[in-house]
Amino acid sequence: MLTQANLAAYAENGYVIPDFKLPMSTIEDIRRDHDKLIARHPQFVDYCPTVLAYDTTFLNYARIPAIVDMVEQILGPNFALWNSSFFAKPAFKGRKTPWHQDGEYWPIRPIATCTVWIAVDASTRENGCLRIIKGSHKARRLFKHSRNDATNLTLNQELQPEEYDEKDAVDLVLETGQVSLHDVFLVHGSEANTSPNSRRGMTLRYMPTDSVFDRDLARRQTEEKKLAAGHADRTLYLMRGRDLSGRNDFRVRL
Ligand SMILES: O=C(O)CCC(=O)C(=O)O
Repeated sequence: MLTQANLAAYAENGYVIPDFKLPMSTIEDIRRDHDKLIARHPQFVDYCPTVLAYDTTFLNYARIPAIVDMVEQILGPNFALWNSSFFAKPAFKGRKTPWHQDGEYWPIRPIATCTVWIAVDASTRENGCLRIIKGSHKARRLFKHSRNDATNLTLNQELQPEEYDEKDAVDLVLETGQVSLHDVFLVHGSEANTSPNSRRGMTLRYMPTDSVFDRDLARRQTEEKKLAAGHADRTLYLMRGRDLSGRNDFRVRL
């Protein structure tokens, strides 16, 4: 469980690294499932934006009680899982993730999501750990992004340079099995992996159910932002409680 200090840090900084580690046996299971995913879909060797669309086995990790308990402490008792991605960053060729806010990409209104980022390998400065700008979530608004379709990036919406100062960046260095949690408005990104060590990171995206997953907005975002992975067909998985909005569509999609 998160301590009061953890919760205060999340509110103040927009992220927290709890005193928690997944057992090595779970990490080995995740690695094995990821290897299988890559064997079947080699195009995702570096980055898979929508893991559950290809293999619902990964839902097991989203349901780990200790993780769900921490998310409940942040989002409250009613929330759903709406996506999971794998930022795998293989040795020497893992792509950079541009500075961005997650909310820029996602069709959730009001904008809300807590991401759990699992270090499937040790994540260091050298292999391209997640980097964040502390407290950048506090304005609760999206800053200006522009489109960058460079093929050496995982994502194509990049924060405009005047919106942040890289000098303020904090490296989230994690041991294998550690997790970080971050807010949907937090400015973050990561460098390419040019090191000999792979840096696999798995994300779990949870939204409170007083927000709505707006599939029409998702379609418009996909078109307007030319997103490689549109979210109109994400399946929502209720994790705890009920749908407070009454407007979320939980039908299973392909
Ligand atoms: O793992 C990374 O390098 C980037 C992750 C990210 O952008 C995210 O979790 O939203």
